[in-house]
Amino acid sequence: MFRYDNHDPPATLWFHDHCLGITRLNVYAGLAGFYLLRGGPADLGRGVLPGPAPRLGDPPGTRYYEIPIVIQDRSFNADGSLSYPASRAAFDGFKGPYVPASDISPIWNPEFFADAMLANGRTWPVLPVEPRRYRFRLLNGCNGRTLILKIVTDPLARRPASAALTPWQIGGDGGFLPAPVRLDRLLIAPAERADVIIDFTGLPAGTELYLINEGPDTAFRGGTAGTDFAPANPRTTGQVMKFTVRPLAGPDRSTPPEQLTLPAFQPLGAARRTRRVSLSEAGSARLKGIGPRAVFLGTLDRGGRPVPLAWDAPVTEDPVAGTTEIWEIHNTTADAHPIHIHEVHFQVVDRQRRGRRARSPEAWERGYKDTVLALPDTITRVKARFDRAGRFVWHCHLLEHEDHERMRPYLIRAAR
Ligand SMILES: [Cu+2]
Repeated sequence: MFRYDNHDPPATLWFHDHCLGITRLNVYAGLAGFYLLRGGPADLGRGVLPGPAPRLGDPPGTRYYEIPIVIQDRSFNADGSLSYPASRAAFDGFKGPYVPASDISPIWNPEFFADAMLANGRTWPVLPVEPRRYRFRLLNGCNGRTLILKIVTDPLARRPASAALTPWQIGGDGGFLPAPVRLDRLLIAPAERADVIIDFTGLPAGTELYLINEGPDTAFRGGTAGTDFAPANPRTTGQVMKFTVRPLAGPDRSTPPEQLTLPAFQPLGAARRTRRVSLSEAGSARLKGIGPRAVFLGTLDRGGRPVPLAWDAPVTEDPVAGTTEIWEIHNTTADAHPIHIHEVHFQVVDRQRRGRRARSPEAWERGYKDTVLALPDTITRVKARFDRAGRFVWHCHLLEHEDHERMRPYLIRAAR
């Protein structure tokens, strides 16, 4: 039995299978769900958010104005069953020899990008909406795909498309932001959440809008769609879902997002120490032209080079309960990785690309988070207060990565 105190501030949380080495398969198969925390002193005091959200026992036909939406990519076999690569060959064409005749695993793919988009388990669904405000709890539940979401009128519009509606983001992984932020696109890496308000007010019944995705069909490396990378295929993975406007059923009593006062943000105090941790990957020791053999977390040596550490290497991160630390995540790989630290909510301090000045976190990253996108060739700094003694893990939330073997235990030591 697991017991959760639910003492955290209200937030869009989620839960999923975490079985060592096969998380990617179990989550892909569907073992994931939302865990929405509400109420308490840190909930919205002033203003009214769009609601209600679905609850157990609602009569059929209940109208919802707060809707959790998990977005995932999936591939299907002809009979409708889920398709996931059974061989490493899907990634880089390497057909063996596999272990033990080489150091390449026969079934592990360093990344997987499926070819259809699902919202709440359905491919390219349609949501009827009224001309009023909605609150959506968006979760990127993809194994490895970073999403860049926009609302547009033409799903096949040339990318990057111009936004027809601009969401207001009011919350992230760990609860409300300090203030609502208006955005023309939502960048959401795997495991990240965005609590957003979308205002359909004034749109005539019959209006059709599309939630599209301009993230890449490959690993995300940062940058801008259309400039730095090719956006997802507009006919398939470049579309997520459709909204069709139907007549208003009743008055919208929610507060316009620009007038919302979100709960006062309580920043963390000074950090007691700074740790340097690393992201790295290893190629085959013998074979040339093969992608990664495995991917790692680790520490850094005195020269600043990554020291890759496997899952079963001794713990290297051991904060004392009640203390605040900054972790500098040095990403020495070519791709961006969503780094998730269990047990804590952290603040993003800044990002510093090699040879450049540190940049503030993005406007939508200024609340508490549990997952942060570590961009390539960049130090990403996060600050957390480790408040509960115990053994936990931190890992890359690209599921193929955490499975092999970008995950490490860490220890929060009891205070003396
Ligand atoms: Cu990763």
